Amino acid sequence: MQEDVFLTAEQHIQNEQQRSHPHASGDFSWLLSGIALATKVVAAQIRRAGLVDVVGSAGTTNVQGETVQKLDVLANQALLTCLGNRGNVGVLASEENEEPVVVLRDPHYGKYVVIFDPLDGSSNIDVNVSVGTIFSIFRREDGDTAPLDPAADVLHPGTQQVAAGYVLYGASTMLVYSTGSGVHGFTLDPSFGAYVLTHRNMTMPDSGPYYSVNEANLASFPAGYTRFLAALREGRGGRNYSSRYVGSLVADFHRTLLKGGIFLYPPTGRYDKGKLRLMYEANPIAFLAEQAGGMATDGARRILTIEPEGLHQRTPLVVGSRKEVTLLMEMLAGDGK
Ligand code: P6P
Repeated sequence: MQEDVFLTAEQHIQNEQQRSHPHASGDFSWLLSGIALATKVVAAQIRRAGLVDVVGSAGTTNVQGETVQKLDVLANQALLTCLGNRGNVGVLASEENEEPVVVLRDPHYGKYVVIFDPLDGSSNIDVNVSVGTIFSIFRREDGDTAPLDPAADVLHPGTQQVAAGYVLYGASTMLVYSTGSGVHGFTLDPSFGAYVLTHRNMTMPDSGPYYSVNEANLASFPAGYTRFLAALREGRGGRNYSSRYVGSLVADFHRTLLKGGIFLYPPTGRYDKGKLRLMYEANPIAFLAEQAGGMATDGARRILTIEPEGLHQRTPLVVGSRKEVTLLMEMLAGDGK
């Protein structure tokens, strides 16, 4: 087979590292293979949802006060295990765990920090709607001999991510990631269990035909958002738009990445700071969006520049094509919001 027809995610990241860091130790490829393994385990369970007892609530609530689904527990455990035994992870932080987990104290060995949402949108599984795993990777300062402070070790602005990505458990299972040299997509071939390169250098169109927002919250959006959405509906965005909203961030973002347009989760009456979490939803999505030529803001500033104050803090999220995001920002600026 021609080499570029059959390139696995692990081989691709190895090639990337060799190209950009000739003396790379292969550490990062090994780390990514931990994410690939864990998400293959999750995909296998999701594909059997309904046939085996993995659907429904686990009977507990998480740090967010949300009902934990059985697959949330399985996905979280798979990632903690597959990343915890890589030998190069210092700290793991999960949406499902209140505090970060210290894996290796010595920053020389435990040089990576991985923050993840193990199964975003999991409440959709019962109705067979796509869900996703989202991950964000930082690197601890080499030779940093300061005592490990898990909270401090994970609270960095998104600009300091060394990599980010997601796995979409949809019609097919796709791994999409970036290490800062473009965005690349891999489709899981279940016949032999490998993520194979199918989307090289994914770029987001400068404009797109879809806006994606939960319009049930329209009445409580800040005025600039409602004016923006009215402008799109009335054709004042320079094109006709359709509304698409899955209610699963990874699915809604993946469509926006491929087709263009805009995804919005503005401040609402219930979530006055936005619903989505900065560290393991907005930051990795924003990293990918910018790498693909798109934009991501909280309505006022770049998501990636937000200085985090807490692992589970929430933020408004606007992400998508340059044209639509810029138009919204102009309307919000006009409101001083
Ligand atoms: P709403 C799923 O629960 C999630 O965290 C994201 O995946 C999704 O974008 C959002 O919440 C949907 O929230 O309030 O529209 O149901």
